[in-house]
Amino acid sequence: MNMTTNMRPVSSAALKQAVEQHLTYTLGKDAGHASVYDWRMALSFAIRDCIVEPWFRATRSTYEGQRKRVYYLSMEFLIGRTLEDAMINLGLLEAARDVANEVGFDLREIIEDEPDAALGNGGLGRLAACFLESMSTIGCPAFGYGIRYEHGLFRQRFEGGQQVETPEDWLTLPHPWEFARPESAYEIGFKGEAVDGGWRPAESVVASAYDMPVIGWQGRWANTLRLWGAKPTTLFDLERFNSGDYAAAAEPEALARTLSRVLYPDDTTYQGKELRLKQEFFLTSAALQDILRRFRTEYDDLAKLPTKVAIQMNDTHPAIAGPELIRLLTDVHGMEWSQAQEIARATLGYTNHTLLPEALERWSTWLMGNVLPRHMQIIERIDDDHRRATKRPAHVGIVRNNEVQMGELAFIMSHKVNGVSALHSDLVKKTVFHDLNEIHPGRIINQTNGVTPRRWLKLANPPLATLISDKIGEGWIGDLEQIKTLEPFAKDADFRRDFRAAKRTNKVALSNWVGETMGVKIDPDAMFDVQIKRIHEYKRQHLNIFETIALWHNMRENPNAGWAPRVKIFGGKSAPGYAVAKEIIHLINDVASVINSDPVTKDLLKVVYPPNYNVSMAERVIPATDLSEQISTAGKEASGTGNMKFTMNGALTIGTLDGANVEIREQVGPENFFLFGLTADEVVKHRRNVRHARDAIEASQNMQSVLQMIVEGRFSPSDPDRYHGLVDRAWNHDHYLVAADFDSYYDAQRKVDALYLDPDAWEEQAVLNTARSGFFSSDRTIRGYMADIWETESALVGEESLT
Ligand code: OX2
Repeated sequence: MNMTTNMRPVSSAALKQAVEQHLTYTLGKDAGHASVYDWRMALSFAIRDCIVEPWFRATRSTYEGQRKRVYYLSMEFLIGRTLEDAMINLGLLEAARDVANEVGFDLREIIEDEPDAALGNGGLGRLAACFLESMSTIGCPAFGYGIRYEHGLFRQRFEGGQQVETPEDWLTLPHPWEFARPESAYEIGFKGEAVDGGWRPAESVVASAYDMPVIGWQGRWANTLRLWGAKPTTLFDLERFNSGDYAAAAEPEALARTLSRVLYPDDTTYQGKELRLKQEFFLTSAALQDILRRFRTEYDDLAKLPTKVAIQMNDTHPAIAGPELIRLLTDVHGMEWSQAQEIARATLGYTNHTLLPEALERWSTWLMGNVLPRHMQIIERIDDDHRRATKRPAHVGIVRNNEVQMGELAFIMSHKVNGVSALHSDLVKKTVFHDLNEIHPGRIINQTNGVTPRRWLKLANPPLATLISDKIGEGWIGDLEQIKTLEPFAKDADFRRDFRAAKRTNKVALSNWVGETMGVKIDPDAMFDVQIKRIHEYKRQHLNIFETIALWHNMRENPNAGWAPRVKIFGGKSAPGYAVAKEIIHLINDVASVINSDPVTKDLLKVVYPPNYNVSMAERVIPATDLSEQISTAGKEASGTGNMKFTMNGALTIGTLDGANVEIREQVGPENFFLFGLTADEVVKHRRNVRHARDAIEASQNMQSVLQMIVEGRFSPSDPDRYHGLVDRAWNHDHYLVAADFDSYYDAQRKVDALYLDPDAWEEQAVLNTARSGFFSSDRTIRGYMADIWETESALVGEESLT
């Protein structure tokens, strides 16, 4: 069968007719009165119609070919907007632009009317979204499984420079990209008791499916993202209602509604809340029941499961999959224990995304035993079996200190465990899973993260994407390795000029947006120096703002010293309960208001921090960036994926040897990367000196001035004591080694200045960054997972020859 022949060209006229049909008959709107929302919905339905056919065909081909399927279980999918991405992958963007113009709207306005689907916190959720797109592009038969949160990540605004959270409500308006599947529903139990080889839950809810098609590049394949919404098993307890106990009567409904109500707003921190454990089990059990149901419609022997099914756990959040799969195989399907354990292990894979101790999930045995009593028994038995089979040291185990260690559970129940960058995978072997790695050599492997070039270059950066395609053709979009053929043009002055012009177009657009939305005027010819990501001490936004203060101070002292004009751009949210991160946000905003009103430096330095950073803001900012800030303490950022997006878009990186920065530097060449700071090994050694911060500050005039200005209240004149705690921590509790890295960072920034003042040299390096970014496509990552973990093949192999 031939997926590629599905790409029937759709003319503008045909698309217009389809849009008008939907406007009239789906939305019941008269064109004369249709709003931008109405047109967006009509266009979305028309585009969605174009996905359905390849989607069905992909599903049929998977069944007919009896292909192995991949199931990606994730508590987060940070999708962003869907309409533009779908139009691009279907090749319908130009037709849609014509339609919009004809009906008197600007396509951009229609695209931007769509709310972001923010079902994730940061890198882990966005990675899942890139993976879905790449699996569809490659033709890897797959499902994503997640939760249909009514409220995604909170909205952020600033009041007096401080973060204020408000609920996000992406589902208030109808969501055109989903298909409700009320027939795909499973009962999910909680609590109650384990009874001889089984479980009698005391509570239950129903998980009901909603499907979103995910279309790959050129519409050749489409997979499904299946999100579960919670519904009550019984609407309400009529007996209790009739006896007047209205609150108790509504209990089943209340439990169900809270389960899929909101996304936990933590990124790399673990909270240990009962509702979260219930959400994790809700997703996992619904997915596994669905997977087994589908498998059994095709095959009768559950022993074949690992040959037809690969289940990937995105971090430990769905790690209850091990015990739940064993429970379903034994208690429900009557399989014998040891076989069930083996089959589960051969089916499951686990991706570790962090080494931070505060992120490692562990549940008290009491809570686990209470919420999932049967699973607690199964976990203990897995642990006993493992202890007996491996003669492991006493301190290794799933159940330790009356807690269930989810990392150990995920490891022991998986046939492959992967880290997300070369350095991170190495550290996984040496640190968190040191002992388990010795017991199970070869189980830990690396799969360096990647990002989809469709969204992060073609969609986000039309001027650059067009320039690249004009030079080397369009092949890079589906095969990013081809972008290396751009390399010789780094030496071509005309090409460098065009490359610079594309960047400038994006910088002008960003400047206008900043002017309109924030009322701050920024100069598109200044260097745009950007740090956008979650706010966290290990990511060191405070290092960046300290350097900004030092720079400002030195610019004032010596305004004619040949500084490169800069705009420092920050973006990112803090977890609502993370006080230190919130203090850093406050400081950035305070520093911004002082610097931005300084007449002495007005042509040299500005600081902007647009609120509510999300996927759509990233699409706006990354293409306009000159300098990418990747400055985490070495050994702490597992990979980073923003770093890759910047590289693709021709930004230069200033960064530490952390996460995927290491590989970015290798790929683009060390001469095209601004390196600073301690290495991961040096960080560990450095911390042994209890005076590391004090020594570094005492040796650095710059650092002393910065802390002095902050502590004097220069940035908080109405409340001069505001940052005493922050400054005290800088001296005495500098766990992330800001002081130790400060001078090295400041010096590297001055090298950045010098290069920026030589536009030709800068542009050559920028072109080389783009040209050498081919490795960082998530298509490459997915091919790695397919070969090394899932043992699956593309369903599109050989398809090309049929077109
Ligand atoms: C993030 C990691 O912090 C980041 O380094 C990585 O690039 C991303 O996952 C994708 O792998 N929550 N978020 C992460 O880890 C956890 C846990």
